[in-house]
Amino acid sequence: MGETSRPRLGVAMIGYAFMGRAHSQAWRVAPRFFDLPMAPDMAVLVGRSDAAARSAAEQLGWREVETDWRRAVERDDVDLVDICTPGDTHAEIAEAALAAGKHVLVEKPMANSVAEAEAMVDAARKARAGGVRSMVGFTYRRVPAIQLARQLVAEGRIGEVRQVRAQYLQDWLADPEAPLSWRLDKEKAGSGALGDIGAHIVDLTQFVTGQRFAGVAGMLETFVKERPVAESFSGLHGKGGSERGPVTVDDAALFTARLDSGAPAVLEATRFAWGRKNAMRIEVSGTSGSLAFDFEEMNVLQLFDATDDSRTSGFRRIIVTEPDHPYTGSWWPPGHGLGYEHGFTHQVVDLVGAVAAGEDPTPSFEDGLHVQRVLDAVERSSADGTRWTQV
Ligand code: SOE
Repeated sequence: MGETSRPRLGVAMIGYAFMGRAHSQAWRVAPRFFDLPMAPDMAVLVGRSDAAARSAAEQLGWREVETDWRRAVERDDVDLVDICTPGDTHAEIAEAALAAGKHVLVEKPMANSVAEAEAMVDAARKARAGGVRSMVGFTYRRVPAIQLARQLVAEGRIGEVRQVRAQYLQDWLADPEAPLSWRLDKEKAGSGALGDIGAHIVDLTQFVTGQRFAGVAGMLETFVKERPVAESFSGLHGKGGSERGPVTVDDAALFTARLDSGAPAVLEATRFAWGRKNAMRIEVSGTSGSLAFDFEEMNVLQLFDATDDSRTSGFRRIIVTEPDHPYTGSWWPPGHGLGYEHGFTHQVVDLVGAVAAGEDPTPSFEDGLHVQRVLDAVERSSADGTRWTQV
């Protein structure tokens, strides 16, 4: 299909820090590697400072800038609003964009509370009647090995799911002198490791098993209660000054859970696991095999098949880079792996495909709300002495 024959999809992106950079890269690259049914136009980037937004727009490839998101969501040349701001602004921006008839992609976790997420679902339902689509950015679903894991579970390759263990381990806060940032501020982020990375493994467990969490018993821990206030910050790292301020979120979140089939699961999210950089892991044990994935080796999926000859059985390392694997055929020749950014590109591919087809993309706002309910149940359970709590 020629570039000009495709309908244009005008995009406004709010925020341009770490996530904004990842999303910009995806909007730019997706139409160059995938045959998209619409042509994304990176129309406008929104940031509070005009000068900083202009410089980011130039670097990341956005045509124009606005300093007020309200103006951006009302623009006639904008069809889709991509929200990459901290969680405290998600609900307001998403609701305004949906009311203005714009499709919405919102970063995870979708909101800072269940009430906000419910209001967003209501707004999305109303907008859906007019053909407006909405999606939550759980990008790890779009890692080829994770897609393959879901396919194999659905095909019954490991039998019935018996148990799940999922972890998201990072270490960027293990140093007590690592400075404060918005991710450590409950007002802005809603919660700490729980919402920032725990949300990913909640979504992942549900995505891979095709089930939902029914109940949890959780434990939240804040190891370092005060940190230097940042003098400068970029990505996940900054430089602290002499002033100190409080950490108002959890550093680690651990919980046991049951899926709706009754299968037990154990989940752990922490930013205090020295040496673990972005170890998002999931292992599913079924009645006739197991699957294991670790994002630190994101092009590999491990499969153990209990029906194999026992003398030669063992975990099989599937290198998920072949043309038959999800998404990989559009990239490099077989064996040439993908990285962190490709999940964001696949997210754009699937979102644009759904918008063009008039279908609802996943994960939907309803899916995001369910994750929010799980996070909320973990918090309530922890506050209540790790008591068993229905989602
Ligand atoms: C920080 O913990 C973070 O950037 C998360 O916010 C992202 O969602 C995750 O992909 C990587 O780590």
